[in-house]
Amino acid sequence: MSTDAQGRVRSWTLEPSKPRFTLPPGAVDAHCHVFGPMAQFPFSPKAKYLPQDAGPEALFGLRDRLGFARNVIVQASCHGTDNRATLHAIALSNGMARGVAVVDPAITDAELDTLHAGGIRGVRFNFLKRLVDDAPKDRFLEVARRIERLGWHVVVYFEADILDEMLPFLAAIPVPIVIDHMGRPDVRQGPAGADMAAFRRLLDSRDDIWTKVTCADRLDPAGPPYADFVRAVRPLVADYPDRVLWGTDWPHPNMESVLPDDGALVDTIAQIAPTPALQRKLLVDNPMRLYWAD
Ligand code: 0GY
Repeated sequence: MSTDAQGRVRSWTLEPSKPRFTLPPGAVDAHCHVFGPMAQFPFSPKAKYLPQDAGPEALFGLRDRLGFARNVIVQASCHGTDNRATLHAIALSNGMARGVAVVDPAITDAELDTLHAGGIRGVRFNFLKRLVDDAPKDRFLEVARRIERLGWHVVVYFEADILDEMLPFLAAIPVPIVIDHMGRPDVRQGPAGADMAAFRRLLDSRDDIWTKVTCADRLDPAGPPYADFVRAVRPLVADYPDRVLWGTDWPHPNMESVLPDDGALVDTIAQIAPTPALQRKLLVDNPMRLYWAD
């Protein structure tokens, strides 16, 4: 683990490999984050991890190295509901980044409008107990109702063990839903395992639930080439080609003991989306529809 003098950890490799897979023109990294810089944008007092700075310059350097054109920057839990670091990165992107915010449910309509002007197109509801202290479903639903007028969606992060208890909440959300990392199934169960089967039932319950087919590094402890992840996820991409997104998850919060290789992660794309048509939907058409509809 790489820790600096302030005890801040680094969870990303400084030398990702160059992917063998060539991304299509206009590809969007639809799930990534920025951390700080801390001196400008301090972390939340409630943050559950303390990372080293991973700011816009490093993110855009990675984007160019891997061959992406655009980023969707998802507000990370370490910044709480202070979205300034995310907005700062979007502002520096020359229109090539948009974002997903985390908001206090008491946020005003005027503040939501300001986020929209800053490039935000969705809000994230995080249900991981190791990342957040509380996840008030009733108040999240109020937020979901209030963002409808902006044409936004919600991004929901939960793990497979609470999928059943999430169902009434998800059914009540009046805007499109994007589920992070497929609700974190156990990919070792295979494509027809209990976790994937339950997740497919959720996707079948509404036609406006999307998912990020992301985080091979979190879901497949065997590491590259992430064979269990590929085997479990490839049929999902084939069956829901218009509702899938892909992202690096850089700078990989809380992955400091692994340091995922972003080049190897990009190389999984050709395995889970084996045709140019599927790759174009996953990497270009779908994220453009959700984040750059205007
Ligand atoms: C992810 C996953 C994680 C962290 C966060 O906001 C966050 O801190 O999302 C995690 O630790 O599983 O998607 O970045």
